[in-house]
Amino acid sequence: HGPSVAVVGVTGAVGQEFLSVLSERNFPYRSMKLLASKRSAGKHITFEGEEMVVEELTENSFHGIDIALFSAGGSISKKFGPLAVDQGTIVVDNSSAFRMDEGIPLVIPEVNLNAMDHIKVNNKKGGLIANPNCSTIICLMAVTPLHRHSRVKRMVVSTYQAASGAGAAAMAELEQQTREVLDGKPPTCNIFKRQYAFNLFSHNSSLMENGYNEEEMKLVKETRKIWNDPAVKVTATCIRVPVMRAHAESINLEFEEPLDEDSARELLRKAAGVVVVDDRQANNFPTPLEVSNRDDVAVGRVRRDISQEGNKGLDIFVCGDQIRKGAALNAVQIAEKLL
Ligand code: 2RA
Repeated sequence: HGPSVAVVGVTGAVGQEFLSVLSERNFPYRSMKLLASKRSAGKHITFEGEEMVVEELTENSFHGIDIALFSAGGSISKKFGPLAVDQGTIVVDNSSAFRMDEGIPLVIPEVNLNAMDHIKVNNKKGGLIANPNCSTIICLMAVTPLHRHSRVKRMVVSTYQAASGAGAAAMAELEQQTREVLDGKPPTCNIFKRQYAFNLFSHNSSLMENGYNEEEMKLVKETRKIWNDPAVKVTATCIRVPVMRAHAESINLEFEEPLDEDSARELLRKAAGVVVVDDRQANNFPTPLEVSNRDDVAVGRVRRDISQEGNKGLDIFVCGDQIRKGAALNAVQIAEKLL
C-alpha cells in the first residue's frame, strides 16, 4: 500500500545513489519505475535483487506515480516536472530548475521541514519540492544549528568541490588523467578542457555580471530562502578540486549575539545529521575521504574568529558526501516526509 515511485535520470551518479538509498532505508514503495533518456532505455539494472529494465522517459511516464525523484538536469525537470505534477505526482527535483521559484519549497529536512508540510502523498494531488544544491546542503547542515541559537549576520564560504558534482564522467576523467599524468602522458581533457589531476580551478559554472559564478550565487540565494532570511549576508568562492565524491567547505561566521566555540561544538554534537570531528591533539579534522559514502556531514576546526570582536565570530570546516547528503539522501529524506 506504499507509494508508487519513479526515478528519473536513473543511470546517472545521483540516480544510482537514489536506488541505493531507497533500498538501504527500506523506503516503503509499492512499485518502482526506472526512467532515463532514449539513449539509456533498455538497459538492465538490478535493484533489490530484481533485474529491471530502464524505460524511456516520456510524457506518459507518470500515470499512477505518487512520487518521482528527478536528477536528469534542469531542462528535463522543466519539461517533465510540471507534466508529472499535473498528473498528481509529487516531484522531488534535484536540479536547480525550480529552486528559487516563489511557492516552491526548497528543503533540507533537518533544517526547514515546515516548508513542505502541506505536501503529502495522501493529499492525492501533485506538487514539486526542490532539493537544494549540494554545497548549500552541506554548508547549512553545519551552520543552521548555530544560526538557530544566534542569528548569523554574515557567512563567508570557500568550497573545495569534488568531481562528482560534475557527474560520473568527470569522476572517470579525473581517474584517467591521474593515471596519464603519472605515466608521463598528456592528460585527456574532455570535461573541463584543462588538466584537473594535481590541479584545482574556479568552479566550472557560468560567470555572472558581478563576477560570481552560478554555484556561488546558489549558495547566497538558497541560504536566504531556506532560512527565510533575505537579509543574511553571504559570500562564497567555489573551487573544483581533484577529490572524487565529497565536498569540503571552510566557513567563516559572524553572529548577532556572542557564541563561543564550546557552545558551538555542543550545539553541533546535538544536531541531527552532523558528526563533530574536532581533535586538536591528534590534528584530526574532517576529510572528504572519511565522509564519502556516509550520511552525516562532519564538522571540525571550530574556533573563535580572532579577527572579530566580542566572541561573535567563528570559523569551522565542513565535509559532506556530495552524491549522498548533497543530493540523493536529502531527496529520499524529503520523500520519506511525504508519507
Ligand atoms: C557541483 N553543485 O558540485 C554542483 C553539482 N550539482 O558542481
